[in-house]
Formats: sequence, structure tokens, C-alpha cells
Amino acid sequence: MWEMAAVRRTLHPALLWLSPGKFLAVLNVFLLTLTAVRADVLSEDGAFRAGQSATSPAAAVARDVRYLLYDVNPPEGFNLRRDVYIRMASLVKTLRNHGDWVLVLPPWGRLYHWQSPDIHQVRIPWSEFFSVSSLQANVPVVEYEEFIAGEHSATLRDVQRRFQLLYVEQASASVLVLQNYAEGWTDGKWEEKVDERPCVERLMYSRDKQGYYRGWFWGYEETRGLNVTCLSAQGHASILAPLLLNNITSTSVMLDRAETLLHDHYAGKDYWDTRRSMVFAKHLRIIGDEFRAKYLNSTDEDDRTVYNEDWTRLKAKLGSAKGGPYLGVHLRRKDFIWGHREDVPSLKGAVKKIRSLMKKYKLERVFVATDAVEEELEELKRMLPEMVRFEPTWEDLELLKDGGVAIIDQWICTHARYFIGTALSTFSFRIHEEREILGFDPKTTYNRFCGDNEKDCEQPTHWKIVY
Ligand SMILES: Nc1nc2c(ncn2[C@@H]2O[C@H](COP(=O)(O)OP(=O)(O)O)[C@@H](O)[C@H]2O)c(=O)[nH]1
Ligand SMILES: *[C@@H]1O[C@H](CO)[C@@H](O)[C@H](O)[C@H]1NC(C)=O
Ligand SMILES: *[C@@H]1O[C@H](CO)[C@@H](O)[C@H](O)[C@H]1NC(C)=O
Ligand SMILES: *[C@@H]1O[C@H](CO)[C@@H](O)[C@H](O)[C@H]1NC(C)=O
Ligand SMILES: [Mg+2]
Repeated sequence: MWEMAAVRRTLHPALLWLSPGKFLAVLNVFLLTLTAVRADVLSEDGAFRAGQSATSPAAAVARDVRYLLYDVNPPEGFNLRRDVYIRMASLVKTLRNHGDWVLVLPPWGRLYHWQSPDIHQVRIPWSEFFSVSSLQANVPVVEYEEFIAGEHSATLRDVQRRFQLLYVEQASASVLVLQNYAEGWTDGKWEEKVDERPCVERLMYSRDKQGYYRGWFWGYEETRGLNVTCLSAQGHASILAPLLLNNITSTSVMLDRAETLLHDHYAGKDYWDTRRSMVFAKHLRIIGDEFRAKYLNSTDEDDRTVYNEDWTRLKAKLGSAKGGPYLGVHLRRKDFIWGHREDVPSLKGAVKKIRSLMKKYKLERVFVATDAVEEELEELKRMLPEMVRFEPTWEDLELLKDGGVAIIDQWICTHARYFIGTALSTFSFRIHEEREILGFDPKTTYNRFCGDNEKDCEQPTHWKIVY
């Protein structure tokens, strides 16, 4: 145990993030990563001579690795969160011009829309929804569980090899809560700025008896923050870089309310690199593909939508994809109709549009993705009996979760010959991007329903990929 004590001293700040129970696990990361990188300070069985950690060059280098964590305003949905990931990846790329920074993937959970009963939807790793190795080909990322425990050390070593990183210590964390300026834009003039300011809203973190901050850390009760500061920020994501590099000394920094920051360069090359790297998890794509084949007579060969899991090699020519012989529909309801928005159609209006599109494009089948409540679904079925939907059994749902089912719905809409979505829905926007990646003619993608009485029904913008 003397070894542990020694390591405990050198790793001290890490403990603040971790319960005693997790300490051993951290130690594990310590050991495993050193095994991969500095075999010379290790004995045959990989046991680490703790006494050397404070002085060895490996340890010194390792201290330079810093971790960026983030979270988003709780009411925000899955698809806006995917957009915030792009902003954070961009910030990490900027930070990496100055040092080794790694983005920690915030576990999914407690999302307002994920309401399927009796399914535990918290602490969900990104690998359930996305191909993490694809993300890693864009920027170094680690799952939260790996960050705190090093349980998937093989992945860690992979990242390490690719980015020549050392994962030796997880250190103390500062939580920075981002907010707008209380006074708004002064003189109506837009300028980019960041300042430490008193918290505008009630702080969602509180100090415990030991003086550490407790709050929502993705459902990990043992995680605590060392210090919480409110920052008023106005501007693109990378305006935070100087502050993170120069003013904040802790190894790990968490940005809460990260959606406050804007894209560094919306729809630029870096944006698209990150977006393209957000490849859906293979099991979800397979389920979607099987569904297409079985119910929609749709296969990649016939539809000219052959996919390459290596996104860096997927560069489809615009207009090259044909799509399966069906109309893809995303019909967003719930909170989109509760506000009586004038850009969302009635069910009757939507069905009328669907029928006219099927006729125009000579499509006999229609796939409908929707979050409509049961009552509305019944009504929709009465008006459009031939519609095809992806309806998981409870067992499937338990496995895929609401997020997985949403992705399968998006994947199927992505492969349709023609797609129509809902105004201002980020769920629909993500489908646009996915179709753009596959090389669909923009005319078949950037379409939305119009409200029954909407006057200027402006259609979605075409954002071209920058490779
Ligand atoms: N499976 C499925 N879920 C949907 C659909 N439309 C909405 N949802 C759910 O409702 C959430 C909508 O929130 P969000 O992702 O923020 O998209 P937005 O609110 O439409 O911009 C999604 O994340 C899904 O959980 C759909 O067509 N299919
Ligand atoms: C960061 O540090 C610089 C230089 O020390 C200082 O001028 C600036 O006000 C600091 N920024 C914040 C937000 O504290
Ligand atoms: C907490 O953060 C503030 C602002 O960044 C800093 O001034 C203060 O020294 C920090 N406190 C501790 C205990 O680290
Ligand atoms: C399925 O698609 C193929 C190729 O596009 C076509 O030849 C075939 O007739 C279709 N089958 C049905 C049942 O629609
Ligand atoms: Mg939303």
C-alpha cells in the first residue's frame, strides 16, 4: 500500500473528482497508460514504481494533458446537443494548437423527450449512439467512464497512439457556468467578450460539507467540482481558448451551458469535418438498413447510397445518391404544436402535402418519423393507412433507448428518394446534413411542411459540405 500512498500524493487533485471507490480505478489508468508509453519505468508485470512518478519525464509530460468537459442547458434536446458537440470539438482543436487537450464526451441522459416509461436512460455512453472511433479520427475524445476509470483502456491506448498523448492523471476540475451578459448587448453593438461575472441565474451547484461543489454531473453522484465560476460569454466557441489556457490552471475544466457559445465557423470545413465524423453507431445503421430492405425495398446498391464507415473517405458527389423508392417524412409534433406555431401544419395539412409529393415523385411508399402522441398517431393512421413506421417492441426500445430509435428514424429518412421535414426542427436539420453527406440532390432534401395558413413559407437553407 505504500505505493498507493505515494501515488495518492502526486495525484492528489484527482481525488476531488472521485469517490474513494474510484481511486483504484484511476490508479489503473495510471498503470495501464504508462504500460503503453513508458515500458522502461515498468516491471515485467506492468507494476508501476510509484516513487518515480514525480520525477520521471513521462509524468512531467503527462501533466500537460488537459481535459475539456461540457454540458448543455437541461431542456435542450438530443439534436441541439449534437450541434453543441461540434462547437466544443472546434474549441478543443483551437486549444490543441497550444497543448494536449482531450474532449470528454458528456454521457447522455435525463433528456426531456426521452420519456419511454420503465427504461433507465441516464449515464448512456456515446458509443450507444455514435461510432467513437470515427469521432476520434477528428479530435481526441474519451467517454466519461474512461475519463474517470480507464475501464476501456484499449480505446485509451488507441487514442494515445494516434495523438501521442499520455493519460496519466485526472486532475482537479473547475466548473465554468456560461451565461449571457445581464445587460444584454450594450448599445446594441455586437462584440465578442468573456468576463467573470456574478451568476445571473440561480446556480445549479451547491457546496457540500467538504467544500466541493455538487450538482448534475450526468448522473455520476461521486463527481464533484472543485470550484464553480460564472462567466458571461458572448461570441464563438474559441473565444474561450485564451481564458482556458492562461487564466484557468486546473487540468480538467467543465463548461456548463456550453450552448451559450456560437460556432467558430458555421458550415465551414472544420464544422463539416466534425459533423462528418459523427457517424452513427453501427448497430443502429444495421437495424435501419434491415428495415429499409424489408419494408421499403431499399438497398444501398439500388439506391446509390453506398456508405463508407471511414468518413474521411466518404465524399459523395452532389446528386449522385438516388435514394430508396419512398417518401421520407419527419413530422415534429408535441412542443412544436403546443405553442400554436404557424409554421407547423395540421395533420390534415401534412397528409395533403404527403399525398401530393407521393404523386409528383411517383412513390408508392411513405416512411413517417414522428414524435406524435398516440391520439394523433391514430388520426394519422386513419388518414394515411399505408404509412410505414419504425415501431420497436418494448424489448427493442430497452436496448436501443429513445435516442437509438430517433437515430434509426433519421437514418431511414436519410435514405429516402425525397425528404420533407418540419420547420426549425434540429431533428430535421440533422437529416439534411446526413443526406448532404450521402450526396443527395439538394432539391430532394431541403424541404419542409408549411403551416396551413402560413404566408411566406421559406424553405430550409442548403449548406454545402466543405471537404
Ligand atoms: N423517434 C423519434 N423521436 C423523435 C422524432 N421527432 C422528435 N423526436 C424526439 O423528440 C426530440 C426532439 O428534440 P430535439 O432533438 O431537440 O429536436 P427539435 O426539438 O425538433 O429541434 C428528439 O431528440 C427525439 O427524442 C421522430 O420523428 N422520431
Ligand atoms: C484572464 O487573465 C488576463 C491576464 O491576466 C486578465 O486580463 C483577464 O481579465 C482574465 N480574464 C478573466 C475572464 O478573468
Ligand atoms: C476559483 O476560481 C476563481 C475564479 O477563477 C479563482 O479566483 C479562485 O482562486 C478559485 N478558487 C479555488 C479554491 O481554486
Ligand atoms: C424493388 O426494387 C427493385 C429495384 O429497384 C425493383 O426491380 C423491384 O420491382 C422492387 N420490388 C417491389 C416489390 O417493389
Ligand atoms: Mg428541441
